[in-house]
Amino acid sequence: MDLSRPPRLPQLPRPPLPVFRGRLHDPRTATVIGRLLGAAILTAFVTGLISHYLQQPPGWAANLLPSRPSWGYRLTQGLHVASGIAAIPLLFAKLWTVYPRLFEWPPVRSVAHALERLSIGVLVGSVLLQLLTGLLNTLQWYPWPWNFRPAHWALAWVAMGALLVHIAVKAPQIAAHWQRPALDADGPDRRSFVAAVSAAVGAVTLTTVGQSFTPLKDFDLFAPRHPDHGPQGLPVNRTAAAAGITAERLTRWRLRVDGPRPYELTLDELRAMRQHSVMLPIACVEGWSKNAHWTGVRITDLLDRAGAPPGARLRVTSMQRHGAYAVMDMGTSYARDPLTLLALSLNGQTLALDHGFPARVIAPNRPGVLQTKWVERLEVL
Ligand SMILES: Nc1nc2c(c(=O)[nH]1)N[C@H]1C(S)=C(S)[C@@H](COP(=O)(O)O)O[C@H]1N2
Ligand SMILES: [Mo]
Repeated sequence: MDLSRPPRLPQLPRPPLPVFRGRLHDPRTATVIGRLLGAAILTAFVTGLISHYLQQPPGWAANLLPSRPSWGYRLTQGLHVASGIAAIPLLFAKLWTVYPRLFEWPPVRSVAHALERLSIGVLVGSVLLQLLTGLLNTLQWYPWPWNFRPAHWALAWVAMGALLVHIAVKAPQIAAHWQRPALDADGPDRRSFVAAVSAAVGAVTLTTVGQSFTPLKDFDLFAPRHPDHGPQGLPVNRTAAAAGITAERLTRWRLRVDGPRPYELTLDELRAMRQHSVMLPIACVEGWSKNAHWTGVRITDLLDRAGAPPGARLRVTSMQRHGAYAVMDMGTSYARDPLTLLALSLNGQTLALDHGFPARVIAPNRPGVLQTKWVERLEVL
């Protein structure tokens, strides 16, 4: 018996599967669309890592996060959502190009072939789920029982792992089809297909990207937030009513600062302190962002007055009692940045109740979820 040859699988007769003759279901098209999709996925992955670590730094890094450039998170999160949206038509184009492989015969040729097909299943499933749940998240629609952020984080790694396996397996084809073929095999059919897919990507981008790239805000037809809609020219995610902030509670409001020398301030006392004005964006993780003028007291001044040591971190507590944004921690780099304010006014007016009256945090290069509204307590850690 010859042991060097693997046993042959019995040949099954081919069932009446569909036959595909279209030229565009070929590795060249798969490569051309694949590298656009790969670029979109890589952009979403890297900007997603940035967003994750800015929101949840490991303990040792909490004081090292950069508070500049002040527009950094606005840019990276705008790119995150835009590249995720652009990836959706690219993914469907790519699936259309390769779907005849589903009807391959025999379905499994070897163990390696079975593993490869399995990895494709994981890749397609995880990327589809990631892009569609991400899109629903930007619409603030959470029809699933699990917590979005940890699931989005875990699925990103599954998708990345499966993508790396896929690229490794397909490396020879990718290399062979990367360059435009010498004989002009890119005929008019392939060129029109790529043009149509690019037009679809352009259309979904143009009609949504204005939610963060404000020069294009007039084309923002489908994004859930329009940068101009909201009191004082700024969108509102959670209203005061939804957060349980009542007029009755506001009449008793005082800012309490806990540290080596604790103190309390009324709103008038805060207004009597040295005021500073900054231009900083709110950049929501869900993809909308907008610059605004904020005026208020520097957090670093409030910390000095409480006798906070230089490297101290800060805990900020909202009047809001429930929900993930009621308590927020801030590393030194943000707390000591002269742009970081306890803001009392927005675009020249006293903060609207929905924007966090009497006082809210505004800090540079930070996710919107950490720009706590209705602040009532600062605590030196
Ligand atoms: N206390 C509190 N602060 C909060 C929130 C909240 O729900 N509660 N929402 C955050 C989110 S998700 C964003 S994007 C910013 C900006 O939201 P706004 O425009 O509603 O102020 O506020 C943040 N501050
Ligand atoms: Mo947000």
